[in-house]
Amino acid sequence: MPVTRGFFRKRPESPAGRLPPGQYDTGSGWPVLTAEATPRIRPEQWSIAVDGLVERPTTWSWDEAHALPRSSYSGDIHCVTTWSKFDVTFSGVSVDELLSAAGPGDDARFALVHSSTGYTTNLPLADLTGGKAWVVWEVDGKPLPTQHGGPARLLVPHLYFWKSAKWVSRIELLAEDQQGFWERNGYHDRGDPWLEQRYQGD
Ligand SMILES: Nc1nc2c(c(=O)[nH]1)N[C@H]1C(S)=C(S)[C@@H](COP(=O)(O)O)O[C@H]1N2
Ligand SMILES: [Mo]
Repeated sequence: MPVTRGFFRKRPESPAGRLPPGQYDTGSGWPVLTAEATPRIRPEQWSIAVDGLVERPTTWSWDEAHALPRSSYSGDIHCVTTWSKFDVTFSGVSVDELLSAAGPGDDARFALVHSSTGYTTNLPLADLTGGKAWVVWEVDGKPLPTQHGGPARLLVPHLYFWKSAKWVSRIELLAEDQQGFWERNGYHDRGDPWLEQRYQGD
């Protein structure tokens, strides 16, 4: 009986298995989604603050942030407008590093993340801890382009990409959830792409 060669060979992993429901692979493209005018921020003007319900409100300059232990993410990102992008590498600092310096208070449960432009987005604090969130200034080994949030943006790749605030300037810890820009306009407070939490009520 003839044996079909390759019959038992493992099929390459279907990219569909990496795509959350309702998403498509944007391939080599990287759409730009910006609600406000793109700001030009020189690195020496940029800083990141962690404040609100913390023991030690702390601000890091560009140089101070770069002196912290470097941390990277390689993987996929998912935008609520249905594009996903596979295998992007971002580098910067883990949000855990910033939080451990600032010392979240016992009553800190949520974060409102601010951009210097006024854009805001809210997250449960638990989505910013445990190696799941970064402040990044490099993508695929190059400085983060201005239109993608350079000199530095938040990166929370396990949630829809609107949570990844471009031109991030401040992480404010809160006891109660306080909605950000898109959340006030109907987007979900958490935004897990695997649960398809696109809109309020999903
Ligand atoms: N400051 C700021 N950050 C932002 C946005 C924005 O409009 N302003 N858009 C969000 C949305 S909806 C998405 S999908 C991603 C888009 O990032 P990109 O333009 O680098 O693809 O940034 C998020 N962060
Ligand atoms: Mo988005």
